[in-house]
Amino acid sequence: MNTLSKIAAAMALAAAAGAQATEFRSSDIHPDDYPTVLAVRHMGEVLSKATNGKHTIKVFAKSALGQEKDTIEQTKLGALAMTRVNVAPMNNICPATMVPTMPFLFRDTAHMRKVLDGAIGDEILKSCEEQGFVGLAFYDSGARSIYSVKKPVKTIADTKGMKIRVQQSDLWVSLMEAMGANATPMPFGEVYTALKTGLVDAAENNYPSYESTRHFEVAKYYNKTEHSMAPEILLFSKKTWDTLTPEDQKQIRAAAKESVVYMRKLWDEREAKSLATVKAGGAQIVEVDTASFRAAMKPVYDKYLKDPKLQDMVKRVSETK
Ligand code: BDP
Repeated sequence: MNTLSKIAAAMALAAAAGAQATEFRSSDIHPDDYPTVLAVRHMGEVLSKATNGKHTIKVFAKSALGQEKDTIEQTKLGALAMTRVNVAPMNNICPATMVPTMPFLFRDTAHMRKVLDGAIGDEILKSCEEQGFVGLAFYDSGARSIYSVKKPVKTIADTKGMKIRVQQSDLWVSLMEAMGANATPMPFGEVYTALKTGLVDAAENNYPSYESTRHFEVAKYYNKTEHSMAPEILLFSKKTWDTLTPEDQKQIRAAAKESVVYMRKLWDEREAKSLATVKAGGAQIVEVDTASFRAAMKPVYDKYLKDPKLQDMVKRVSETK
């Protein structure tokens, strides 16, 4: 073969490879009926349709591929194409994800959605690229509140000395320390046993997670601290991404965006359903003096927002109407 025909043969091979159907594997720690899992499955359907079946997504739910820290690592290496995680385990990796995690930052759900749908959300997603992740979308995760085993939490005086499980993030440890509590970082899958055996006195999450994990059976007091609205994030492996054509990348981004709309509807329904389930299961919903918590959060902002860029981002969030 002469050089020209060799090049032509190599190009034909590459084209064939590009046209090959790819099944992207995606991970989630939640069960099959959880809104995040359903959203990524929906994204897969949209993508498959848009690419005439060339690209599909297979979601592995229920931690089948590991806890969030593991799947983040696999995604970075390109062993896994996608992972849906909370922003918390990304806080140490990609600092801008700390911004939407910040305590009492968002005024309400509408404010959070507006910020994450806009330029600030895009900036945060984009900032993970240097670390090996293409941020595709944020999903809702409602407001997180503290749920406790032995006694209710009504003011910040009640969290003093409490052992509270947090996600694996330094910011989260400080957040609990600002409440006077002792933070115990651990993976999600270990929390039920930790609550049951008394390794921790409390944990914190939204209604759907409190319900789906049955944590409400062991920690009956759901205290409405609503201290953070840390969203979910959908990450694509940069390593895998770079092997795709610009057209494929465009389709993947579009399908991810479409799944956000779908997810929000499911989320709103699930929050209401979960609240009803936990109440019926004996959980007590406790009203909280949130002002006492709010007033104690300055040290968290001071410690984690030293970077003027992040400070500016927080300012822009507050100014978003
Ligand atoms: C849930 C998030 C999940 C986190 C979990 C946790 O959806 O991604 O792993 O909280 O607290 O709300 O670890």
